[in-house]
Amino acid sequence: MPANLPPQYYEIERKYKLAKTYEEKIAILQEMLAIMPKHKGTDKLQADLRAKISKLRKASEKKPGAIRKAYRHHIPREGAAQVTLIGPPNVGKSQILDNFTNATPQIAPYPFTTGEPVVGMMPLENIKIQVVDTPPITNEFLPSYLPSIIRETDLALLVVDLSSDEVLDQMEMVIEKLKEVKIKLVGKMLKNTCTEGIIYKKTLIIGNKKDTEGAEQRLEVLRDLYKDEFSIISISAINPSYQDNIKKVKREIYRALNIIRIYTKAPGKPVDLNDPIVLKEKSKVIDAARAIHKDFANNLKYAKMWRKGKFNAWKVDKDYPLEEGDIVEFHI
Ligand SMILES: Nc1nc2c(ncn2[C@@H]2O[C@H](COP(=O)(O)OP(=O)(O)O)[C@@H](O)[C@H]2O)c(=O)[nH]1
Ligand SMILES: [Mg+2]
Repeated sequence: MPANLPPQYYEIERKYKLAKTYEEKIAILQEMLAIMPKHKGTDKLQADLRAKISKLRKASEKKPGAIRKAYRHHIPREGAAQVTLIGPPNVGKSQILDNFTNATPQIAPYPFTTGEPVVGMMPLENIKIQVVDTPPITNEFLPSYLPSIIRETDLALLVVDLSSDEVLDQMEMVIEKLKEVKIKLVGKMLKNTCTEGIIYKKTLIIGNKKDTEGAEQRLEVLRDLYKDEFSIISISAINPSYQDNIKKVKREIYRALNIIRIYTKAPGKPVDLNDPIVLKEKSKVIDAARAIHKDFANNLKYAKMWRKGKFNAWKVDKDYPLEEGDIVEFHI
């Protein structure tokens, strides 16, 4: 019986020949398996693929230094903060990266198109946020370098698919898979970010494909179940008429990051509102000074402060707590 394979299959097969690491090879074989039509004619091919995957997996576990190498996978932070898109295959992670940032990832209507993390910069008013797109998480497979990327990032964006009746299973599956590697996704951060080896990672839930039929109802169910644990926003990454939603997502990402923007000025000079210093919430005047230069912080005598809603500037000392939008003039 002829196998009747779709044209993408041959494209992926070509990629497989170029793949270098076990990780890449496994991801590509999974992809081939996913798009392969399931009928008698492909039974043998499917079995061959499964056997190859399991062989590669064994080999990758045996490879000396494999774990160490995977663990070292590190994406250098750029911009004001780093957020990481995670989730099952085909939920629209790459589409989101494509729409929100300057990166151009591969987007395809079949799973496993993202084999490596892809990075883009997302403009957010006067700052830039780094967005990382990652390979999919499935019940069978968690890319070995993914946990270290999630551990290091400032905020996880868990994307689920509102067009699918499996949306609740998707949430549950990702949460559970990450628990297995000691990462607990949380909507609000507790005081300790790490207890008994478990890392708590602040997470925003993005319900994507809100343009599809039944999405509203699924969103409601998702909210009913998870609203006490997580903030959940719904978007359509594909439809430009949902631009307002993209704005909303950016606002939510900013809020979830718990950062503030401070503007500094030199005495007698105007303030540059295009070039903020980005600090953690609850930072002090001295932290802003330190962000400019260590010596600056050491020699700081006092600062003059302008704040929204206050008509006049006033004098503050180095431990004065800062708020979003403050303008600070340092005196040394
Ligand atoms: N209807 C609809 N389809 C979407 C949306 N976002 C992504 N898609 C489609 O979903 C499929 C998977 O998208 P992709 O970004 O590759 O998913 P990923 O595997 O999570 O990176 C593609 O065919 C996209 O065109 C959306 O908001 N609405
Ligand atoms: Mg993708």
